[in-house]
Amino acid sequence: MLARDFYIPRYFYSMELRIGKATFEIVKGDITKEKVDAIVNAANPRLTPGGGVSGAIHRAAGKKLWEECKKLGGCKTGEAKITRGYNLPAKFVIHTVGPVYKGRKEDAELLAACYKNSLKLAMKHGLKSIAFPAISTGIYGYPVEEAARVAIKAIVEFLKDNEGIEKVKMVLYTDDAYEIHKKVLKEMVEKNEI
Ligand code: AR6
Repeated sequence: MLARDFYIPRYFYSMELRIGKATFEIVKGDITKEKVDAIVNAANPRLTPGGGVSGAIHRAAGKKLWEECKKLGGCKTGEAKITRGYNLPAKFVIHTVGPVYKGRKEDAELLAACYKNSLKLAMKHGLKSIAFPAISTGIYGYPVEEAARVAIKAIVEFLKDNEGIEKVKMVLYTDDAYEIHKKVLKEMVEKNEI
């Protein structure tokens, strides 16, 4: 496994890990600007626009996204549904519902299921590139470092077990979340946890 830091100009810094033919990248930014096949939305069970990253995705995609979401019959925690991306640069939006953090063992299982079911759905639709936010770490209260371990493990395991997806990104909105994710990725590679 090869983890490498690369540094272009000062404001563009990312960390990348290669897994077979795929790459996993940690970047800082706004997911609504990502030009990938699908961005993932940290949704609620009714798939209403809500706040946080979901509110931002719905604002950038336009009203048609909510029109399509209304017809999907909601989404259970840990599961994923797909819609078009409308005015977003991304072609599709994969909506997944993270757990509300309560410190139970199931929280990690449900959070891992969000990542794996989103990737499974992307693969089923023949998508090659997908960008995730840090699901559950905002309004749903999941501690960022704990969530980062679960997210990174789930993504890397999926990429080891499945071929087809070429690029997975985690797009972190804040400096803190970005630094924590890079630190966790480095630690997990060094300790052979992934
Ligand atoms: N790009 C990337 N990440 C973002 C962006 C953005 N534009 N905006 C916020 N984040 P949250 P949750 C980060 O609260 O915890 C909604 O109302 C943010 O810093 O959006 O899963 C839903 O409808 C945080 O790290 O999602 C649900 O009711 C991460 O996205 C509820 O919130 C997730 O924060 C879901 O809560």
